[in-house]
Amino acid sequence: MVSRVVLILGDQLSPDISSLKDADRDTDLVVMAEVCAEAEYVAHHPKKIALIFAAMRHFVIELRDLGWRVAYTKLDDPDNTHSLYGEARRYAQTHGADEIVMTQAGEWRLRLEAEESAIPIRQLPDHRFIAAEPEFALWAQGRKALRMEYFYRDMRRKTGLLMDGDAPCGGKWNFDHDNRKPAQVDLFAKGPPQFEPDDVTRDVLELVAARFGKNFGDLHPFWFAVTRADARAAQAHFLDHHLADFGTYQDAMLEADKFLHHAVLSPYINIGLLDPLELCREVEKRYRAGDVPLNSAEGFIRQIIGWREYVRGLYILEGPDYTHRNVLDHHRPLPPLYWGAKTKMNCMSRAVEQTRTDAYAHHIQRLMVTGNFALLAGVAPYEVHEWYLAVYADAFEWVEAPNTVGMSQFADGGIIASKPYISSGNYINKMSDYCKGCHYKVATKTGEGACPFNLLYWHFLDRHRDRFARNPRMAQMYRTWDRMDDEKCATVLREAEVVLERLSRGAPV
Ligand code: FAD
Ligand code: DLZ
Ligand code: SF4
Repeated sequence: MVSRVVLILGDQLSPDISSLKDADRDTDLVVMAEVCAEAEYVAHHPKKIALIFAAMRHFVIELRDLGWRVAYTKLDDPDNTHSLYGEARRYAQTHGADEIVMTQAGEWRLRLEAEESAIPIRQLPDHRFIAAEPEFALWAQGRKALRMEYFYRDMRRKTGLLMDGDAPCGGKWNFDHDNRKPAQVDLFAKGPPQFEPDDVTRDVLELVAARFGKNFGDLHPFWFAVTRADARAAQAHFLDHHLADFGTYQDAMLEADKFLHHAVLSPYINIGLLDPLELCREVEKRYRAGDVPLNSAEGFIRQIIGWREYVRGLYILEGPDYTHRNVLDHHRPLPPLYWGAKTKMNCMSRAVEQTRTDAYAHHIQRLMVTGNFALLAGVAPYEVHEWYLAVYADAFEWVEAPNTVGMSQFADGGIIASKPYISSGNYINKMSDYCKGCHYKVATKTGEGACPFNLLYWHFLDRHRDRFARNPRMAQMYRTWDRMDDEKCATVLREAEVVLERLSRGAPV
């Protein structure tokens, strides 16, 4: 007999998680399960499934070493009910437990399902976030605009991170204007550390190859950390080799360097192998020791205690329908090039190719290349959301959806972004070296070889004039458009329509 079943999800791999804190090693049974319901709600990248299954299996070893009784269902277990609550109920019944306890799931889908369970499921708050859900709701209450910057300042005050008494270190909250430099190829850049799979991981890789090998994405080489020790090694590597330059080159993109000075730690943070606050405290230590400049330390800490916490707060606040928002009324199907079909646009092809090989692309590739293109082309935001949720190893709906639906597609009408993140080819050319090797010419606005981003940019502004022309942050764009002579405007719109028509047919662009 056991008293309770403690259900741990694949992104709850933290020994200090609230469900375990509440449990008793002598009388409770921990349950973890690989199930089709989770592995198939979108066609996840094989590397993402392998990361989660391998990290789950290693977490079982960690928990057993800590004295927990753990029941683990593998995907091919013949008794597998293939749903997380189905497995929790199955073990509860066979062991005579009368209660299921869990740390609340990150996403609405599983939260709502838990409420319908025949055996009651007690849900505890997830304390791995710095802002509790009611705290975020209180912050949001009565505000006209929910801007990240103000929330972030409260999180700085709350954690004391980069604070000198009541004032922010360096006298400013945000050093972003120092962080917009394009990068040169650095032959000594190290990239993230790559870990050799052990026997446990190799078993998972075999299973994933057999069951999910047809999903978009390369399983091999598989190099993610899947243990806490290796994730910590990846964290140390970032702090030692990349943090100092993180800020300065945060927005840069280079063909020959896929990772630049990005941390590539989000997969580990999001599944619970790394603690976000602990990581930020280490970053602060490096700054206080004089090892890294303030623009990098502040920029990094803002991403975690600012953006990461803020998008999670909004996701919960906005409720389960958030992923279906579509204020711009965009309905184009996602073009096949997102799944690797040929395109002559070098920036898109590079971003998608890297996504295919590594289940990773950094923020500016997601926002200003693939996201920007989908928005300009009027792709249905739900399809864009499903793509991001599927293809990145760090993708869980609570963090992915606000970034995609809100920040990148403006489908929430401006809750997250005060204006749409759109740009012509100019921005991509300024921040990357992609345009040099492209079939299209970034400086060409119309006619032979005109960059599709240039054409679609004006098409977007023109078709959404009613919504955006009065936005003070977009007035300059409309002034430029309005200064163009009528014939040029007509040519731009006509050529943009040709691009859109090709996209609608699934023809290559
Ligand atoms: P770095 O650039 O090194 O940043 C450091 C850390 O800050 C990240 O590890 C991450 O934990 C955090 N962070 C940075 N930006 C954000 C942000 N906007 N929101 C939340 N956390 C942030 N991030 C995810 O973790 N999962 C997703 O599914 C996801 N989907 C995205 C979809 C779109 C369309 C966009 C524009 C962004 C998305 N992001 C997502 C945010 C961001 O792109 C990734 O967190 C980042 O690229 C992860 O790589 P990194 O660890 O090298 O990050
Ligand atoms: C993403 C994922 C996948 C692919 N598979 C599993 C699984 O088999 N078992 C599991 O517990 N979790 C899995 N996950 C992570 C869950 O989808 C994740 O915990 C929820 O999305 C959080 O709300
Ligand atoms: Fe992308 Fe246009 Fe530059 Fe080609 S020219 S890489 S399509 S921005």
